[in-house]
Amino acid sequence: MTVVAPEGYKIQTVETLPSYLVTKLPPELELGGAPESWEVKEVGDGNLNLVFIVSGSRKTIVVKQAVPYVRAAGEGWPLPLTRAFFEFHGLVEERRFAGSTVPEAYFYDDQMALFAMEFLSPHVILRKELIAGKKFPNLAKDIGSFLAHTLFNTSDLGMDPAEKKELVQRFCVNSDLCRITEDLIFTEPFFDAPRNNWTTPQLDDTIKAIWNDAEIIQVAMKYKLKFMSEAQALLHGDLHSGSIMVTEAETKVIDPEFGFYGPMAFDIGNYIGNLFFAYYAQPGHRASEAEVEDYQAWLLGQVTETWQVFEATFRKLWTEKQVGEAYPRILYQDGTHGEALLNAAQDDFFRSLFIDTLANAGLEMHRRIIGFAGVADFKDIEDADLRAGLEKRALKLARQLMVAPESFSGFADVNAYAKQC
Ligand code: SR1
Ligand code: MG
Repeated sequence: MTVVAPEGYKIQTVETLPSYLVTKLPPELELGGAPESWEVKEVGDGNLNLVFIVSGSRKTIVVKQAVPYVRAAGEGWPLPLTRAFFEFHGLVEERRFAGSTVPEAYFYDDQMALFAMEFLSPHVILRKELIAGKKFPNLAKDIGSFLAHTLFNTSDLGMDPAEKKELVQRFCVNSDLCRITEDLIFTEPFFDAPRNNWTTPQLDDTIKAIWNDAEIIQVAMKYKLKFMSEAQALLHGDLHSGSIMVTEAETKVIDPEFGFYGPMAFDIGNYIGNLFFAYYAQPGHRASEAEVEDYQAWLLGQVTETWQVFEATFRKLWTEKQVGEAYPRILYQDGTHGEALLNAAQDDFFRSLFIDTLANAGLEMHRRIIGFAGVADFKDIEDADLRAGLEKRALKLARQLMVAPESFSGFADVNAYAKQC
């Protein structure tokens, strides 16, 4: 693949960014002081982009720029610059529906494949905090609510059909980032792909068994097709604990560059899969058994509460909806059937969504252990034997979530199973 950059595109550095910004910043973003005096740091540690923090005497902002390749892999893995467009517009749409759980996006520049957004301080990436064993009283409420508001309001349940189709059109061309997900989550973990990367030799036999597991491969392909073809809601597309920043009081969802129209269960399952990940990794990070147990109980509580808040909020939005032609008001709220019909429709919807959420959580767990994009929860455990033992437990739950999601009646059941693995 050859990436064609817009004319004038230049990869920014801490030295070049101030003189570029000074010509572009809207007046309300006056940072204060001369550009030469601004402090600029490059802090990106994600897989894809450059991330700068730019501070003047009055204000600090974050600037993100796409480079024409996958940052974590280098120039050998080219990647189009359009992801900056999708991340900027993803932030705008999510903030429209989920309010302050999403940072404000200020401006986007197509030529430089770059945008500016709110600087979050003292917020820290959730994954780091889960590894450090910190608890956040508002996390489940905020993420459950974020999921309900973004997914309901961008779907045919809660959005006018013409507006929804326009949004589908805008986001459906995020094909390069979708392709990464299609490859890295749904396909590569299930065969001996060159980019895979696991704890070897400890997990070799376990992983070979997965490649020979016809049942799991069929489930992965069933959900890959759903991912590729069900334009149900505008997804964040990469909702893991590295895409969330937290303080004691606040939760902010960042990084929606993988945003596109897909099945709701993908976002919810991604997040839940990452909570289970953190759960299994705890013995590698806590000093005592008692601390492990205490924090694991908190994490399982997060799983249950996130789903409860999501479901309750989504049900309320649906019951009170004014627009959205799926399950229209004329039949369900204003019709002659009373609330029983609506309740039955909602029960059926949430049961299917629950099952699909479990399968997607299982997929996310497989790919983080077998595939290209491992995460610090496990990677930071230096003792490879300990790490592999914990990863095997995670894979046991992940398989059950994929091949037998119908066997679970709710998250209490799933959590009980998770403890046995
Ligand atoms: C090449 S990108 C690898 C992973 O990083 C992103 O955060 C997504 O999770 C993607 O799958
Ligand atoms: Mg990201």
